[in-house]
Amino acid sequence: MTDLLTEPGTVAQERRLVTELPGPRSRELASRRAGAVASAVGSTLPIYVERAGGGVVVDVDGNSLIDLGSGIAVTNVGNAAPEVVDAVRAQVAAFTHTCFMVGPYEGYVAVCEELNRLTPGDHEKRSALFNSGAEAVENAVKVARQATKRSAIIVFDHAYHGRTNLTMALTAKNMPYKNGFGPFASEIYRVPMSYPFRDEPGMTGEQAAARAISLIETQVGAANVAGVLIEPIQGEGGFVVPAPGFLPALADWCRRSGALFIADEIQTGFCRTGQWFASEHEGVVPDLVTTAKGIAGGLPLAALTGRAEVMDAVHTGGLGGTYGGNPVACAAALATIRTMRERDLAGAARAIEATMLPRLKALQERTAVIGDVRGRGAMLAVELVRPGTTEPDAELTNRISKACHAQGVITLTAGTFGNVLRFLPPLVIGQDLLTEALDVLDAVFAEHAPAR
Ligand code: PLZ
Repeated sequence: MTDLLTEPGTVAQERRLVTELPGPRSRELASRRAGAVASAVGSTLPIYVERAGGGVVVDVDGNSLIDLGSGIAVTNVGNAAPEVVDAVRAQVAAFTHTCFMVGPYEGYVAVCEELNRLTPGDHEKRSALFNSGAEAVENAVKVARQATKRSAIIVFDHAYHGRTNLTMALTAKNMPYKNGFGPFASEIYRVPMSYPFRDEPGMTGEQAAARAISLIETQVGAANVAGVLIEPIQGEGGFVVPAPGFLPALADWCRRSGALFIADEIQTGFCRTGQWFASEHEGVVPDLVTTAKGIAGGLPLAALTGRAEVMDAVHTGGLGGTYGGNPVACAAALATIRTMRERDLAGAARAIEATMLPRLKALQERTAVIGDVRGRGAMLAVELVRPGTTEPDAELTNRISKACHAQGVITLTAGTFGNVLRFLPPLVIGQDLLTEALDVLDAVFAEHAPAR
């Protein structure tokens, strides 16, 4: 799947534990951290990172862990991907910052051109660049309101869109994202998501859309809706893949109602799900698309891309920011996108699905605690429940995730109920490494979860 192993100067692609986890140097850093870093900022792993490359993360004690997290779906192209490193080196030596609003440069323009080409739909598009996913989402709301002269934004149960004040209002889950941080922005309305595992059995995507649309029409009013904002596959909410037909029905309703369909592709974008963007799986063409994470191979960059007439409804100077589209991040993005194209990383994501999904389904057959296996491409998850029910088991999910860490496999959890174990391997991960990680997962489940 990758030739990283043979590239000089990269990290050995292996799982290797040489100390207990966390080792002595990680423990020392943890104690320094306790005296310096705000306790509100948490970390999933107990180890501190020294290097990372391809599909592994190496800690300060020399332990090498298999990465099934990609820094939350960011290092799709691999950690410290050689092409990205070279591009960043060249740019950082040329100039680090001018502020695009002061002294513009080609990299920003070129990233926007790429985004306009790659995002779904062949209509005329424009893009603007920002620093974080939350900032891109905030700007999507600003543009949607300005372009439609309407104010209501529709969001969904289990949605995650960020942690800033406006995006906290858009995000569904209270703990840890919102609790005590209000008051929140107004004119945000939440409707039910299509969640096949938890909806009435047999509910179609069209029926789930009708349920949401009925609430929008009766409680908000179609004429007040500026935009319907949705993750085509929910990320933090638990890798919820809506029933087929749900997204197209919502996009259709938007078109008929004069509302904008806004796809938050921040977690699903950049080949993660086996296509450049997850909207493509159902042929949905959003009016606005937010991107971040995978776009720049680990450097902070985010974007809003949309119909030219929608984007350009905003007055000049209406969008911007000091660092938005930083030249180093743009250079990284151009190298990342080029690498994704040249190495067909969308195909790599589909190959990861072909390896992982059957193994996860086989695991589900053996244990009574996996209620659902789902996802697309290299965005896959299992939802853990008490045997024979759909009752979430967050405690077991955490225990299993931690046991994977202790065995040198980086896993993440997600979900409104904290009971989803999710897998987001770098798309360049080697087949052997992926298989080894799945073997570890099997062993951890065998130890911690009752067999059927
Ligand atoms: N929209 C769909 O997944 C970020 C958040 C982790 P930022 N998801 C990871 C955490 O606990 O903070 C995300 C996302 C979707 C927006 C965002 C926000 O992106 O770059 O974290 O601001």
